[in-house]
Amino acid sequence: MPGTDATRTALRICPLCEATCGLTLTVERDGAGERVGAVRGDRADVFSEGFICPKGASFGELDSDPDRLRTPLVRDEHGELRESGWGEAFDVIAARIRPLIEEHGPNAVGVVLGNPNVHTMAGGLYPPVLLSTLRTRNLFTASTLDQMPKHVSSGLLFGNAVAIPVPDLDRTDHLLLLGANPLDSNGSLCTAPDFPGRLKALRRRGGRLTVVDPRRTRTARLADRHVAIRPGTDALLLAALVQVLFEEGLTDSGALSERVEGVDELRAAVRDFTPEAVAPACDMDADVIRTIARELAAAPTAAVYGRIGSCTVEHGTLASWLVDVLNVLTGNLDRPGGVLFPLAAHDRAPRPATEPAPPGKGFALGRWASRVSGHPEAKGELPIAALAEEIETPGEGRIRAVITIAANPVLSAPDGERLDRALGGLDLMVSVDPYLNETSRHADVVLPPPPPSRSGHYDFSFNALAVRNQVRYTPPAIPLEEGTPDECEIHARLILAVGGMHGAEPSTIDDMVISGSLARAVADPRSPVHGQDPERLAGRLSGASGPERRLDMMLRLGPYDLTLDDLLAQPHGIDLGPLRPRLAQVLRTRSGRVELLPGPIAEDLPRLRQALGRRDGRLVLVGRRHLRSNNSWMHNVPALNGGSNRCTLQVHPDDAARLGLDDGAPARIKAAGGELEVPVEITDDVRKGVVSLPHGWGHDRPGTRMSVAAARPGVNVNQLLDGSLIDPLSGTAVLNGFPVEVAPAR
Ligand SMILES: Nc1nc2c(c(=O)[nH]1)N[C@H]1C(S)=C(S)[C@@H](COP(=O)(O)OP(=O)(O)OC[C@H]3O[C@@H](n4cnc5c(=O)[nH]c(N)nc54)[C@H](O)[C@@H]3O)O[C@H]1N2
Ligand SMILES: Nc1nc2c(c(=O)[nH]1)N[C@H]1C(S)=C(S)[C@@H](COP(=O)(O)OP(=O)(O)OC[C@H]3O[C@@H](n4cnc5c(=O)[nH]c(N)nc54)[C@H](O)[C@@H]3O)O[C@H]1N2
Ligand code: SF4
Ligand SMILES: [Mo]
Repeated sequence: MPGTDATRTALRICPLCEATCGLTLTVERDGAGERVGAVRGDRADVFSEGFICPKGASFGELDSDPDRLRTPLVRDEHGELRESGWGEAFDVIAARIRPLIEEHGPNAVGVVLGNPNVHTMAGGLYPPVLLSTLRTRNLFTASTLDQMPKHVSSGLLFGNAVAIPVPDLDRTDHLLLLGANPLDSNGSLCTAPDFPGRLKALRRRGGRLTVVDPRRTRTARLADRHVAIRPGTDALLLAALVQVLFEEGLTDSGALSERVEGVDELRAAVRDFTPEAVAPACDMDADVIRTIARELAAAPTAAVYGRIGSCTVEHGTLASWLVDVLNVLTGNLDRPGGVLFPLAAHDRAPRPATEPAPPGKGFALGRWASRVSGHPEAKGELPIAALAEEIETPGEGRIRAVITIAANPVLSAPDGERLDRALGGLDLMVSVDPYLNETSRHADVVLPPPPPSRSGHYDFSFNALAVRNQVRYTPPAIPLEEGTPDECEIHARLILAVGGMHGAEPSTIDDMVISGSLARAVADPRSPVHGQDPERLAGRLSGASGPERRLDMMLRLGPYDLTLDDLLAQPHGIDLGPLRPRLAQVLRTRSGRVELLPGPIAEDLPRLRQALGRRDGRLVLVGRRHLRSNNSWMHNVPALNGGSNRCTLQVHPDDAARLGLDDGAPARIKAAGGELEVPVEITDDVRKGVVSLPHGWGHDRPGTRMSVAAARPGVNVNQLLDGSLIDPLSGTAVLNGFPVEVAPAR
């Protein structure tokens, strides 16, 4: 880099939301070492082409936040957390967790995985190994506060819970978007840097955008049509759209028809859900519903896409299923311009995309159940809303130790106060987290990962959800400080400590995974390395670390014949082309076809039918996101906290008048789980009968170390929930569309 020797630039894929923008970091050097200064979008990035948002621009501040922990913390005999060395921290974990497991069995350890695991290489590579080492059934993740309904729906429809089709944003003629606000969230389960620009381009090329959202969001303002639906009723609306397609003879599965079964059964199952029948509950016009269905069917290509507002609701799995049912019935599943399955460079896709899919194993739900309330597992997980009771309720199988990795469930999950108490009563808690926050403050050992500038980045999750196939790897932008482990090494040492191999080399874990994967690959007749010698293959892998070697292996076994060296040689990424049809590669159903009306779905439909007649006038609450927030953990960055990013209760003017609420004055809000006091913001951006409060706030607990966040704490919306409201098929908490009472605070 030309210029002074004090400054250089480095590339880093942004880990702060699902858009995965390429960033150019300015790295400054002073007496104290190197740090990230100004940040701009990388114009040469093959995918993001220079796009950046305010969070990405604050990467430097976040990276060098003085509140970030730099050494492990270990609780001493007085109950105080004090700084420790890394060796000591892992000694404590190994010494305390092994006897617990030996005495009480593997289920005595609960594992909680939070959202940032999908934004780190460590989170993509090691938790599966941790879980297979522990063999606990007590796994809880942010998925049951988020997209689990989509996994269940994909599991049932395609036999493959991770096969999530994404809208072909750049080519579609018509986008029907429900419960998503990508102008503020930058998109989810649809990785698309500059989502706003891509929506504008859709409009410019003559495409249509319909947005269904109880709030007039920034995304809704961009739409041809905005429908302010009554929260929690999207499944009814979607069922009616399906009903209209059948009734008016508008279904046309096109090339798909050979690969789909259950169409007639589906037609019968949705017969009652006419537009007239659902309109009162949705608070929509039956005519508008018919028009939306006709437009969808008439569009040359179209994509139906639902997100948070269609997932974290009472009928989340049904709504998620109906989204793809519509894509199938209009012939838009697996076709350009519709919704497609991305093919990531690390994907194992040995089957040809063109052959019919052979019968698979299908997808099973409820293979076990939670101990206390009997919630069925979904995708190997139990509902995080049930974590507190699993810790608190005495008896055989009680959770006595918890490992949290990148998770803050005290703020993110229902009834944080109860969870707060429960975590406080554990025999052992370990948190892998850079902050001492509402959750990690209960840990006996906190293991802080280094700042993101010090870790390499590859998107294991989001490359499989991206609107264009592409691949990028950014190695660490700044070297680790002497004696500080990378997050991958922290995970590996944690696995060794809980697995009775404490003290072994962390690379043991990577070597184990590599030899296991290669042994499977050489035995697979469809694999490019079939019949070869696994040891020789392992010897050929390149990479400066265990995780890099694992990435190199995955790329070599992947569909594009790439290596880590190829990625290092192309630091702005490699474009792998537009999404292509590949349904046969992802199908794993027993029939080898898309199973349009799976049994568990059919059994849940009567519950939806009951909602048909319902039209209670109770006030309901929905959430919202702000461009300068991310869940619970970015309120500590001064540039991201403040201005319009505030924890206020948005109320429609008519409701405010009816309830006697004044703008800016405090209101009391009450629901099943508790009460909060919060300032009112009167705005007609929310529809009547709906109030909106963002999540991730409530930074007023003692014993945390997030000074900026604590100065403007806000309130924890999830305290309004008692954990009893969940979507039964997926175990996902109902975070949107639940009843509340609001009155002026006295
Ligand atoms: N009411 C309501 N509640 C919601 C939602 C909502 O819409 N409404 N949204 C839900 C959704 S979609 C989600 S995904 C969940 C999120 O729920 P969580 O995953 O529990 O919450 P986050 O705020 O993302 O917290 C992540 C934690 O990871 C830590 N962290 C950050 N970076 C790293 C890292 O690189 N490594 C490690 N090890 N740790 C890191 C942070 O310090 C923080 O403690 O919240 C859910 N809760
Ligand atoms: N700036 C920012 N970006 C983020 C995050 C963040 O916290 N801040 N979090 C990240 C995470 S973890 C996720 S999962 C994604 C989520 O990404 P999105 O799903 O786009 O998230 P939201 O912005 O919460 O949009 C959900 C919308 O659903 C609406 N809604 C609520 N209830 C209903 C309903 O019943 N029906 C319908 N149709 N709509 C409803 C809400 O008004 C809201 O506008 O965002 C990610 N990106
Ligand atoms: S849109 Fe997301 S990935 Fe892009 S800069 Fe902003 S936070 Fe980072
Ligand atoms: Mo999420």
